[in-house]
Amino acid sequence: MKIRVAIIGAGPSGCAQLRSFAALEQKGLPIPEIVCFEKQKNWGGLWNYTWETGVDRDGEPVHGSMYRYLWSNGPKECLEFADYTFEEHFGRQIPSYPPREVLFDYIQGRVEKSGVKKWIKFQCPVKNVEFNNETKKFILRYRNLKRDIEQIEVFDYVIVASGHYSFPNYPIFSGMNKFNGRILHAHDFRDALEFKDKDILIVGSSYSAEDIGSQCYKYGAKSITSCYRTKPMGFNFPNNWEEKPMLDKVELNIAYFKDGTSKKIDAIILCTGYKHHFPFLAENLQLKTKNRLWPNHLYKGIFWFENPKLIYLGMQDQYYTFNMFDAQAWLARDFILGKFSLPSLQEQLLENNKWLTKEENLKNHFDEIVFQGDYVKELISLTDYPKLDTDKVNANFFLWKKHKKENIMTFRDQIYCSVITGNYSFYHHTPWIDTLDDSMESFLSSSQNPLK
Ligand code: FAD
Ligand code: NA7
Repeated sequence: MKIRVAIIGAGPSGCAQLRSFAALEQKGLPIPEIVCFEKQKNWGGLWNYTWETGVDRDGEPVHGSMYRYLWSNGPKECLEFADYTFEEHFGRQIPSYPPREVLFDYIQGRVEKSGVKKWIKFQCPVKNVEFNNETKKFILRYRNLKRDIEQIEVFDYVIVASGHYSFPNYPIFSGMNKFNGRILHAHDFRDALEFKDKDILIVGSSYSAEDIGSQCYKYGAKSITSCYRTKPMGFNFPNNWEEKPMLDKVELNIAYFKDGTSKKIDAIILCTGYKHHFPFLAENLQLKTKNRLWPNHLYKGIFWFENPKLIYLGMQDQYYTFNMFDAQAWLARDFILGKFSLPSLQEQLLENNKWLTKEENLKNHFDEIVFQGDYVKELISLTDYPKLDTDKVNANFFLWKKHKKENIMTFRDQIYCSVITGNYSFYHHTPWIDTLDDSMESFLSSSQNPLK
């Protein structure tokens, strides 16, 4: 009987896995039977935008955490697929920081070209996965939302590609229940216009805090106050954006901070990150980790120590995204096909400890970028994934950091050089801060050649 592989999720990670098998199928090579379970109606994961929040019509928790007007928070040259360039997809150069819709189109283009849709069961949330020690197989239970029934299938391998930026993490502050305004987590943030002319408080100091604050500034918030637990973001923010130490409590519509200061606010947006959450896996199969560059318990960052037939993709905190998911997926594929074998558990643990120790000693963002670049480089060296020069990708990340430091409101106007094609992108026709219409049509119209 053919080996059966389940992939949970058809976001960028799950699509990378599908694409990795399609690459072999196109060469006429034998591949296992693949079934990808996707709980949403469409692929693309977080990039598949929805206005919905909370629980959807089927009683499923809404996966989406992206919002309207979201543009890539890093240059597209850092996430470009090595086997499918932006130039190939769009037929020309486009600017370096595409809006969500444009990136969704790019992700979709590759999987459409690969013909992998036939392997995906849409609207089929996985509800439970257990491993049977006698049969050595996984029993997977899922709900078929279209038919409103539960079904069971048996698999040799399970690949968890369900993402880890959907289940909100947040602290509780005294006075929240009596706050005279809206309190929401970044997961439920959708439209910055809701906060036009409002005094908003952002809790947190990482990517969501920086970007949601910037969105609100761009779309007319009256003032932005952001507060940090460990350290301020430290950007040169506009005059109506102030950084403060962590919130202490709220009383009606006044926020009190740890430094004793206070401020009137209209809304609180909790940009306090997400939890890795896998309620659909048996307890003994669940990865438990905080958001970090080296989540523990996974050999090569993907293979579950106790049972490497369980594979996790994309569980790392992410500088690298799409091409890292590819590198992981190609290795997972080769393991399943018997082309890549694992050393003894003891050797796995030793190697894992080296990565862990390195990760724990990283001093700054630049070290972190090099660390993740080295990880991707190693994975790529183990498979036939097309060449990707991670040193050059790292150099683009360094430039990105520099541009952000220079001006957090203009970094998205910069252009970068593709590591794959060697070509520079084009400037966008309008500075990011003035571009209120971020539709694909508007974004792709008349980009400027940097050489002119
Ligand atoms: P996801 O995109 O989360 O996809 C997981 C998929 O699994 C979803 O389709 C979901 O429906 C499905 N799923 C979940 N549970 C089940 C289940 N039980 N059964 C069946 N299906 C299930 N990255 C960048 O490179 N650039 C950016 O600008 C950027 N911006 C971001 C902004 C925000 C607000 C967030 C939250 C993340 C951002 N990211 C960005 C990072 C993002 O994590 C990756 O780009 C990418 O989406 C991760 O892909 P994934 O497939 O691992 O997870
Ligand atoms: P991150 O990057 O995990 O950051 C979470 C932030 O929330 C970070 O500043 C944390 O502070 C802060 N945090 C977490 N827990 C608390 C509590 N209990 N109290 C106060 N502050 C807290 O998540 P993001 O949502 O910003 O980014 C996730 C992805 O979305 C990312 O890949 C982007 O591409 C978009 P800390 O610094 O740890 O003290």
